[in-house]
Amino acid sequence: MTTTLQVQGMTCNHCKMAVTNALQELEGVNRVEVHLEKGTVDVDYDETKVSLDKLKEAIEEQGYDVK
Ligand SMILES: [Cu+2]
Repeated sequence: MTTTLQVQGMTCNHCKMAVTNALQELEGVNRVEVHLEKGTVDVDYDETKVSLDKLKEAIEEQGYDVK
């Protein structure tokens, strides 16, 4: 399924890469797209392999807040 997360604190390409890489390391994540201007992250994932909480946790571990 695809979900859109509201992520606070992403300001530059480094943030974009940090969030993208953290999510893509998780098993079950198929596609990640960060929209810096909007402060959102689209994630296409397999919910039988990874939970929404895990996605949020991975982003928070990088130092960003997820709403
Ligand atoms: Cu940055």
